[in-house]
Formats: sequence, structure tokens, C-alpha cells
Amino acid sequence: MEIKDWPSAKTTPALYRELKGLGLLENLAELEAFGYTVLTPDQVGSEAQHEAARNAVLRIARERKNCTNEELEEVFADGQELLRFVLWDDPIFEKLVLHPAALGLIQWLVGTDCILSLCNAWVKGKGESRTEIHADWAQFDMPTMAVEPYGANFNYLLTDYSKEDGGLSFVPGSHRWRRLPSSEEATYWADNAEPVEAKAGSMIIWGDHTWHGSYPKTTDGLRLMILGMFNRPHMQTQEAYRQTVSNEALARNPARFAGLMNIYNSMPWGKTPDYGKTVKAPQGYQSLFDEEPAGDRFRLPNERDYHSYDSRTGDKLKAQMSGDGIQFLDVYKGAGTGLKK
Ligand SMILES: O=C(O)CCC(=O)C(=O)O
Repeated sequence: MEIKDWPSAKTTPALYRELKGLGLLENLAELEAFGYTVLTPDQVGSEAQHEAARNAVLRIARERKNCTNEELEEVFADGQELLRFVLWDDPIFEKLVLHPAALGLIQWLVGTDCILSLCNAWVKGKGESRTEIHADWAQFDMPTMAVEPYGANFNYLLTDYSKEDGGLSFVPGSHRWRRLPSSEEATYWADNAEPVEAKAGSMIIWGDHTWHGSYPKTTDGLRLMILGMFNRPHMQTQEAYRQTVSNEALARNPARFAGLMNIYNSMPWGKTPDYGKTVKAPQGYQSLFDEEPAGDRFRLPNERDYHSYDSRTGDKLKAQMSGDGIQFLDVYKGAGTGLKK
């Protein structure tokens, strides 16, 4: 059928067309049916890109552990670590969080206005260490998951994955159960979950409803991976991107990057709410293929004074709220989503 820009479907038609253009409809179906999907190394990038990403991870690991490449295997023997907050440590990470196929599928799960929550390098050594079966759903006080995922991940594999390689494992279909595993279930699935068999350069994508874990690594060498997690924009991010992004980083990246940094979410408010006025969000759908540097379109908001009440802004807001109520809702929604101002 013809996919039109039906307003009722919001940004979904535009995203759907781009995913179709990228040949990702089968991946979409896998996400819906089984809760995860795997992109091939060719879909993810060139051999040079995979190599550059691997080298960046090894360099960061060496620097943080203050050791040589040769010593890394010993450092991570029987262990694994998420090397956190690597976005600003190498230019390749800014490219990866905007990767059209990965970001497109992630946006399918958590919305075209999703934000970056974390960007990590994950290093795992040979030995007993493994990740227990869990779901990334982080609303621990909400035992029943919402219908829509709130978070979605990519794992960019920089070494081959198999059961023996200590790769990721999934409980296919578990995203439909919409609850976290009990400890008994986590124990059962630890050795029964389906291991991902995929070559270095592949990317695995899934939402925060899907149960997953990993197997111990019995083969020699390190398991290397880059992890990106994206959230809906009302959520607290795991890492401090909004607080650390620079005007230079906003300028050298396309408009969508500013959204990933969550800079036009006006909350939290002080006495004078600034419903997203300081940093104007781009209107409508942002193409996955937009590579045009934003230049000076976005600037970080000035330091906010939460304690002062600005009566001119207050009067304006009073006028907006004096209508039939719907007006106010529009203003309020626009502040959080960046879609409507
Ligand atoms: O690779 C692993 O051991 C687990 C990865 C994981 O849980 C995640 O990326 O959310």
C-alpha cells in the first residue's frame, strides 16, 4: 500500500519509508516477533570502520587500565567491564550513535525523539564471567512493563560472537511477557538462552523488554563490543550527555545529534518554566540520512536561574492556559517531546 504522511501516525510513515529504503523490514519483523535482530557486518559498515572502532576500544581500555595491548588479556581474565561514557573519547562514537540502520531500528522501538542514555565500550576476558539473564527495563518499581519499550540498545560486535566466545544470548519472544525475570527464571535461562552467532562487525538491536544475558568465554582472546542505549526523552539518562555536550559537538553533527543530547528538553523547570524556548527543536521528522553539520543552529541554553520569576513569561503562560485547556496541553507536550512548539 502507499505509505502516506498520515498525521495520525505521526513520524512513523517517514521512519518506515527510510527503514524500507535501507532494506530493514525483515529486521523490523524480527524485532516485533522475537524481540531482537542482528545486522550483518556489511549492513553496519566497511572493514575500515570495524577496524577503527576496535582500535578505539582497545586504546580506551589500555588508557583506563594503564597497560599494554599484550597485558589486556590478563587484566580482563575472568572478568568483564563496561568502560563508561566513551562518547567524547573518539570521534567514531559520534558517528556510531547516528548510524542510520541502528538509530532507525532503535527509533522504531523508542520513538524518533529518543535520547542517548549511555555509550560504552565493553571488554570481556576468557573465564567464568557472564552476564545474568535480565531485561534492560529500568523502572524497577514498575513490575509490569508498558506496552511500548522505554529503552533500546545496539551492541556493535568488534570480535566474533558465539556461545564459546562468551557472546550475548536471548530468550526469543520474551519481550511479549512484559515483566522482569524472577531469579529462578534467570537461573533456568542462563544455560538455555539462544546464543547469538555473528561475525565481528555485526550489530544486535533490541528493546528493554527482551530477556538476555551472556555465556562464559571459553576461547582465547578478548570479547570487544560497543554498546549504545537510547531512552525516551522524559527519562533520566544513565550518563551525562546533556551536561557535557559542547557547542562545537552540536555544530559538527547533524540536527538529530542535538536531540540525542536532549538539549531541547526544557525540563526541569524553576519558577519560570521555559517550555523549550531556549533551544528550538527542529520540527517534524529528522532524516536518518541527514549528515549536514548543524553549524550554529543549536546553542547550549544559558545557565538557568531556577529561583527567579519572570513576569512577562508568566503572563504569556497565563494567557495560554486561559483557553480551553487543550492549548496548555499542546505547550506542555511540546516541551517534553520537541515535536510541537
Ligand atoms: O554482552 C553482555 O554480556 C550483556 C550485554 C547487555 O546486557 C546489554 O548490552 O544490555
